[in-house]
Amino acid sequence: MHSCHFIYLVPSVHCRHAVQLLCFLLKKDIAVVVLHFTIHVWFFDLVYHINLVFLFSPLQSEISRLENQINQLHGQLRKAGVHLDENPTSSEMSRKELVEIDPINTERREKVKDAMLHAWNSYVKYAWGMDELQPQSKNGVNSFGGLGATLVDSLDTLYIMGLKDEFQKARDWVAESLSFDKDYDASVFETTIRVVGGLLSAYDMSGDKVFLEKAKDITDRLLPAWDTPSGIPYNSINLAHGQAHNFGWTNGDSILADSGTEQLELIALSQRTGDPKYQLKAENVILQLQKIYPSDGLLPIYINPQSGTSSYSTITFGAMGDSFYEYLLKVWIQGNKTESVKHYRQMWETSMEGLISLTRKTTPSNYSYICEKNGGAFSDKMDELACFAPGMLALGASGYGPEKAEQIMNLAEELARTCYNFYQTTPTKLAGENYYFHPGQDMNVGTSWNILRPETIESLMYLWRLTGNKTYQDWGWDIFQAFEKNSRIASGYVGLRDVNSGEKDDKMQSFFLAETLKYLYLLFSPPSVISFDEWVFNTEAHPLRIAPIHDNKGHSIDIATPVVRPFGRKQGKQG
Ligand code: DMJ
Repeated sequence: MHSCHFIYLVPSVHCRHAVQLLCFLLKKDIAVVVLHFTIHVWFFDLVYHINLVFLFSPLQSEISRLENQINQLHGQLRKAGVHLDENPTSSEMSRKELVEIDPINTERREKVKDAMLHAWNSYVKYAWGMDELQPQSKNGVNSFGGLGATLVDSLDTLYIMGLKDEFQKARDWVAESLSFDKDYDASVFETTIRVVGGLLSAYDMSGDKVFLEKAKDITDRLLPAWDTPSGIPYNSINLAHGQAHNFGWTNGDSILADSGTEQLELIALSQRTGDPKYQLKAENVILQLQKIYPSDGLLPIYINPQSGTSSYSTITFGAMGDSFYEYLLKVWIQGNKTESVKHYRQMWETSMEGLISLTRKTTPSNYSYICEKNGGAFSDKMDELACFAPGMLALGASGYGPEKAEQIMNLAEELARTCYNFYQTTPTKLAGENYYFHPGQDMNVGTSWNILRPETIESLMYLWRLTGNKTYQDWGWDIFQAFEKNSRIASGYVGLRDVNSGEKDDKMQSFFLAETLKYLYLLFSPPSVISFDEWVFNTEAHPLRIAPIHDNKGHSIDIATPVVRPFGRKQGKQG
């Protein structure tokens, strides 16, 4: 066989093959011939590549336009109640690839990953192992009793972003240094959603048993909180001694969201350990609330744990109400929408009628918002916290018939527009904590801080995935840029004391890494990354794997290792 020594001067694989063939046919090792041929090939290759440049740009925008149209059609079908099979079939795969080659998404995703690395590295440097970083003071603070809240909250975000070294270092800290034996009165709600949720999600992604053992340890410490006459839990418990009580400022009552936002985590723990005791406690809460459920599905925020009845108090989709409604829908999804979880869906649908009854329009611009209720009186106020609702509505829409699904989806989109405008109407382009709606004035900031909350981004992620409308990605990008401009400092990310003046606070909330940055990353990733068919997000954005139907009854399920292929640096850049 004659060899062509200059073969690697030839610029493309195809041309190299041609030269090799020529050498073979001539049966000569003639470098001059090769070089001569190469010059021609280079010339044609050059012309070919120039043509590609001219051809590719219009083609790419055409691909983008068609992709948008497909996504929109997909959204319309969903609205009409037609559900496409979303398992990764070959057509799904090609759609996924189309999204991945979108250079704008790739660039945005990389910027979000860079933000995560900046937040994480700052935490590592100044607050390693503590609950939260105070970026201005450059130290840590144990706002949750010293449970490594930011570290545990970040595990799955690091994993999804393919930050393997960072994940491994955090994993080792969990294995070697995370102790729950703390003489500390912990919030049952915060500990469940951040710590139990974070650990279970890390377990589902990595398959590493250390996370499951730790999740079991902390949940066993929380469990006595449910030992009340009604089964409605106390909202605080001492992690070392197991004494449970309610916060002083609630007059002895339990809080609706704090009591009805542990179901996903405790059911998931029962599924993974095979021990039904967690699930039974959490599910009993819903059965008790079902007994007192009003016809409009709207429960006041205070419930008496002795009697199991609600106390006269505010009805809201914002603070202290919010995630109770979210979990009704998500437990139904986690339970594979089967008969045994049907009552969750029914309660949720009833509550959505209640939500619709609280919906109002602003003047002059016709923005939809969800007001609050106290007894017979309505208050024209909405928390930014309630901006999770558009995402929840969009997620639940497909369970309705076509007409209702369209109504719910339209409402979701209208509310998302309002939430986006919470951001757009301030000088910093970051939303305040809540808004008031006065006739003729659309919306005015009430409490004017911004603590890096995720709810609007969360809803934009759901809406983009479920409608295919890229506008939601652009809105998310606007908000991300506002965080970069106002909240990023050399030692992490801070909230704002005032979204009007831009004055900074001194706290990097753990949910910024758990939720805000994760939802942003997913907003610019293909929908197959943590697909809604396989995962359900807890209220702290920790994805929990949906167990197959036959494993739904508290049997131990085997989570194979690893079930998520991280969307790592290399893959990200190829996109
Ligand atoms: C998070 O801890 C959770 O999203 C919770 O449901 C509401 N509050 C924060 C984020 O704002």
